[in-house]
Amino acid sequence: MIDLYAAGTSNGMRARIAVEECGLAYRFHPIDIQKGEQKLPGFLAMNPMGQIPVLVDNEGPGGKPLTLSQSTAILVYCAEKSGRFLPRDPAARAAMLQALMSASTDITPMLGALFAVIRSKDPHGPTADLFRSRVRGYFKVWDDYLGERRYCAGSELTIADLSLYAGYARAKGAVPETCEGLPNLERWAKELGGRPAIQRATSF
Ligand SMILES: N[C@@H](CCC(=O)N[C@@H](CS)C(=O)NCC(=O)O)C(=O)O
Repeated sequence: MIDLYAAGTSNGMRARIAVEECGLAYRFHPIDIQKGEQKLPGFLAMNPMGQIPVLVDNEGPGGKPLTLSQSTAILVYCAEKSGRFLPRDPAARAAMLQALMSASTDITPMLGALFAVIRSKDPHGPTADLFRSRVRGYFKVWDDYLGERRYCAGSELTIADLSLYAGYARAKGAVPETCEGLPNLERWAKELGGRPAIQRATSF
């Protein structure tokens, strides 16, 4: 059995989408990051960074418990454990990794930076506008790509789609202007958002 500690942020959703889509049995432990539950000693023992998400696989490799942070590491771990969402073909795998990094290391951190600015006590408008346009710029490129292919890395649903969806869902809820009016992205998001596992994973 897996224990997952997360909140309804893009990183938290990415991890929960991973366990749900991979069909892994898990117990969900919501963490209230506004209250600082991620800084309590019990949580820091699992992740000294004091950040969600954290996954504990009580039956990890070799039957030993494994504790893992970093939402994308959790996504890859769940995919490998279940044997799902990882293309075998080397070209498709390379395309998947490129898309995965865009979602996990470009879009999500830029969203985090945007939230930090607009939620600060004295938001700096030009900085917020710069970060907002960066996020929209990333989504615009994905909109163009998704005009040519069904999923992020081609014809196959991969962990790159699961990662991008977490960022998209968070942006759509909090800063919709970054992803509205992009029809191919919307078509793709409608399909992913209709998947029962994703619906369960995003209902925090
Ligand atoms: N790179 C990490 C980032 C984790 C992260 O930034 N978590 C945020 C929520 S999305 C958090 O726990 N924030 C509370 C804090 O830093 O105290 C990942 O992908 O999991």
